Amino acid sequence: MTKKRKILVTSALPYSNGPIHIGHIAGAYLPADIFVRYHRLKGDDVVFICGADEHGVPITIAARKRGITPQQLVDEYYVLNRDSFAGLGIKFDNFSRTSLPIHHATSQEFFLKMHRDGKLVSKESKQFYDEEHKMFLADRYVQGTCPHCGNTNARGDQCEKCGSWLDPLSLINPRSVISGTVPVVKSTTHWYLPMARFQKDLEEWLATKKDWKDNVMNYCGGWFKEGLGDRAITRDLEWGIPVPLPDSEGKVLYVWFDAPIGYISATKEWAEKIGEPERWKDYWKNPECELIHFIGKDNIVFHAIFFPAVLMAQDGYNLPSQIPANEFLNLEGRKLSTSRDYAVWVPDYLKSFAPDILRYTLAANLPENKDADFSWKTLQRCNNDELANILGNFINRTVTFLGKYFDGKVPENVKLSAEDEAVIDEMRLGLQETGDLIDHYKNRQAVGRAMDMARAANRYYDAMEPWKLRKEDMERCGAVMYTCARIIRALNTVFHPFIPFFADSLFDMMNFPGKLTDAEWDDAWKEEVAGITIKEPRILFSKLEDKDIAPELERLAKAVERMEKEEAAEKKAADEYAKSASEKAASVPSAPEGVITIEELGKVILKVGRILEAENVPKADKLLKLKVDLGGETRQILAGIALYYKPEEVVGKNVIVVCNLPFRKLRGFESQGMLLCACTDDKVTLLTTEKTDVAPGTPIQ
Ligand code: B3M
Ligand code: ZN
Repeated sequence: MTKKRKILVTSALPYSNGPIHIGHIAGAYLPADIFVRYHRLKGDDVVFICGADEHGVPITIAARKRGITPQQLVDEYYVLNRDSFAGLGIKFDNFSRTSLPIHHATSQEFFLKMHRDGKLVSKESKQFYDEEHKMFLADRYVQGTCPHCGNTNARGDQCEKCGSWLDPLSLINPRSVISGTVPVVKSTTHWYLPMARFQKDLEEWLATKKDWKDNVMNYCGGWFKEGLGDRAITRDLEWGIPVPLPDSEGKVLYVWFDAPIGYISATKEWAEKIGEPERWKDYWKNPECELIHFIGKDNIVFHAIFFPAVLMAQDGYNLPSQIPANEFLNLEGRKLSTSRDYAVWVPDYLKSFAPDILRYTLAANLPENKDADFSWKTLQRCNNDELANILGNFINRTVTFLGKYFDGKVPENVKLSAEDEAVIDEMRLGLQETGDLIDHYKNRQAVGRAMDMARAANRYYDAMEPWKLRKEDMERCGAVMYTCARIIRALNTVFHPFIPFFADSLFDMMNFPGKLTDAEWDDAWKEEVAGITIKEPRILFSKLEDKDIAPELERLAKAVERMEKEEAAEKKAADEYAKSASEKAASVPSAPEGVITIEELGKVILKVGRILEAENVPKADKLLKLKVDLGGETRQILAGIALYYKPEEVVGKNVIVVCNLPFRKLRGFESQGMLLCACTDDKVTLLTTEKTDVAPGTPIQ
């Protein structure tokens, strides 16, 4: 017997600021649930953890918009999202919440340990501040025009249009999301995790992950190449986990610091619920246990780099053994947009359709290696052509035939032919191969392999022609029908991870003995079925008509119309921005000398100099000969200022020196630079620095 595995499976904690949609399901939840169900049937020890991510700016903004408290908002979505998962058969051992005391305490412990061990640094930085509401505008609380693409609705942390990560201070025309006013810039102090200190360990650890997906490895490679910087792990916000240090009022932990720790607190809560409060350690601190994070690709850096660094800074925690990150799911050929309601929302879906159809369709079309598309036509085809016509058909013809000619009882003491043995062997092989594919996160292939087993079953049925055998050879007919029942038992197990509601219903209808989970995955094809009496046959899959999916298509078409209008308006605004920017640039050089680029300006090297000595030049009444200190060097400069300044007037003055002009001879003396002056026909004034304590050599930019 192979050794049983111990696995802790996590799915990304969904934000409690909106309902779950099919993109979430395809990314982090369905693949995890399939994996967990399979491993449970393998007899492995699996704990499946998730929970609601209840902190962060999007939540406070959503609550404010609705005029409710963040707590009220997360309470509402906690229930809705928990029920969405349950409705789709995504069965966590615990669906926790990050607003629970157990999570606050765990996150604060993590922070304090890192603080105590000197793993954190505190730094002052400039941030936007809303004077009307007396608060700092963290992340998305400030919006403005993206300096890269002109999108007028770029958020403080990122421009959704061009995908750039932004420094909020770089936004053009910034405005506070709360008051709409123009924010001021203020200094604030935060705690940072200096990621550079972890880079070497992280790189070495990741180098050992030979079987990780390319997307994860490529992302990480990119981050390492750029070099890891300091990540702020605190924010100035009211909602969140208070920073557990003195003088930290108004400061909370950054949501991406506390959320992954949520996996740990959710496991602790699970252990408490089962009455074994210490059990969580067996999954987090036992090196035998595998930690597997199912996520979408937008969360890779947090799970593969940031959270592992946090774990490394604690004592004895396991690091992830796998991060099977999925790409994105599109909808009818377009990107999903939650803000524009272009999505299929799980609560809506469940009102009209069976969960298994979505599970099957998504499994067959998962964005495992590249973005994939979901369409209602595909769902209809998957249901009608595959679930109903292949899998449902085989079961239906078998149970109807048994009902009609065998009183619904599976024949006993039959003698199997070579064909019967062969098709049963195909079930053995199918189970094994489907299982291996699931184990390697290849669910698209896995579900296809399982459906191939149902195809083989139909081929067998057609080839055996039991409807003829019934008249010619009842004994042989009995052996065939017994074989068909064996096939159904194998199909029951192999489809369980993908379509569990079907599997439960089938198991019940077939009246198989014991529980579905009694047979281990690899042995399901051996299960004895002789003599069982099938219950009343029922329809397991009914066809979907065009009219069933028509309202969904209509709704999406309307959303597309709306989006196209909004996109056109946004494009217009961005074009206008680009036009006015280029007009501005063009209007400067109404003087024909023309505009210079910033690069051209940068070629002029200007520095602050201090005049050390000055004297008149014989026979040149306009010139003063100066010695100028430029920090590292002293230069001799001849300046045409003698008519306006006496030598003793300029000594000790700061001046602005052009340093990279060619040296030239004036009246026999070398002039090694030039001073900037404001000049008219009858007046010359030296440019100097506004404050006098500027060191000689200070560059001017
Ligand atoms: N809530 C982000 C997201 O839903 C975040 C995941 C947290 S996992 C620790 O994309
Ligand atoms: Zn942009």
